[in-house]
Amino acid sequence: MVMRSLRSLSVFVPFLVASVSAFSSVPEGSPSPSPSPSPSPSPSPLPPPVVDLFFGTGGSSSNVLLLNDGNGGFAGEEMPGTALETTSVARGDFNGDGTPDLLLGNRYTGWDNAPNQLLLGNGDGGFDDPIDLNGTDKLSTCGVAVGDVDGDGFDDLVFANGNGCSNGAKQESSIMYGKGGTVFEAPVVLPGGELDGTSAVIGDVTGDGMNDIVLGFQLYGGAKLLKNNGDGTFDVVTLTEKYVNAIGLHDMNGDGHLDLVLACYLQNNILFLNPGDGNFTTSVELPKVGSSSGSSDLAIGDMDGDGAPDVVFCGTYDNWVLWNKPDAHDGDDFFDYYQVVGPRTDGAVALGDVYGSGYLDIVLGGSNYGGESNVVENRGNRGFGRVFKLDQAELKNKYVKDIMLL
Ligand SMILES: [Ca+2]
Ligand SMILES: [Ca+2]
Ligand SMILES: [Ca+2]
Ligand SMILES: [Ca+2]
Repeated sequence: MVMRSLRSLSVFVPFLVASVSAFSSVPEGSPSPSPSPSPSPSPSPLPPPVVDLFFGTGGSSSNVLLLNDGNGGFAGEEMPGTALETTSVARGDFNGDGTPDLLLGNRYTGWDNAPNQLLLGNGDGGFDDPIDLNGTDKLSTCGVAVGDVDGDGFDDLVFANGNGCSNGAKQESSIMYGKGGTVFEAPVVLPGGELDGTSAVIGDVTGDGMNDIVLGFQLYGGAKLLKNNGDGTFDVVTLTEKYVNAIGLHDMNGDGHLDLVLACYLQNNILFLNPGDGNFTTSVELPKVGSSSGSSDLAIGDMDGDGAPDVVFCGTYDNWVLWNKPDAHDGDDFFDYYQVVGPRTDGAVALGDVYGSGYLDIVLGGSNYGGESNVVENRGNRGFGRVFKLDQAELKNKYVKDIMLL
């Protein structure tokens, strides 16, 4: 997921709120759908992109880079040495050269080794050959995060393991402590148990200056907060028993404390508000919108420029935006309404200003339904325009598991 700040917009357009009766999965008191029609795919040519797009793909297919070619288009590239099931991608700058690098979480399917990998940016928009991380060959990693957990100034790598993103054996989650550059200590098991991890985030949610870890699990673990004690140990708190597919860590109400948004499998999504000490006592149940299997991914960013971060979920039947009220920050009154956007996806979602308009567009990575990936154009004022299909040959029939804008 990519979060970027956006220049402030002064325009705020009021809206209509429609009945929720058509959406049986919507819980009481949660945001209503908007009547706005979803944009349909457009034959319009792609406007010139200003970013590169990286797609982590499942199966045994190479990951794909769509490189902004500077001539108004994307050039598709299959990434050498990444033909593993890449389930998750995180960004870092491991060698400190100012060029973004990537951490790839790869799933061990029970046969060939599938080490997690680093991809170092080469400064030309491309990447060097991947670096396999020692000791991760048989980790079934479904979620990754990069951050300094032990406070030594070097980024550490956290892996949510155990096939929460697919079938297979449960595993413990783990961390590799950074020693500088691309040197990492062997993986160390994190507490929480041998489970079906799907997702990991790193941030100081307890307010003591030390980064904590939140892990999501699909069926058997809910979401667990690993409170960092600062001595290599963690206190584990189970925040919810919900079936978690993806986690967003972001200050959703502007009080300076990191809150949690969970995209859930089969169930309604949920927001947990952090009073500042990591005791997530207030939650806001969010709809799952017409989909039996729930949401496969989420992304957070201020899409209408009102200063309040908004949330996009993608799912089997719909993707939808939840518009965050800029001035109502507690309880069930948190979001204004939700709006269905884009073709159905069931893969991954990321936000970024793809075409340099000043608005965060929605990048949707297709998975189970035809494998199509698209960009939904954000026109501002809570309106969406054209849907641009990313039809590069390299992306055809890929199962997109994660997306990174570069
Ligand atoms: Ca560190
Ligand atoms: Ca902390
Ligand atoms: Ca907050
Ligand atoms: Ca907003």
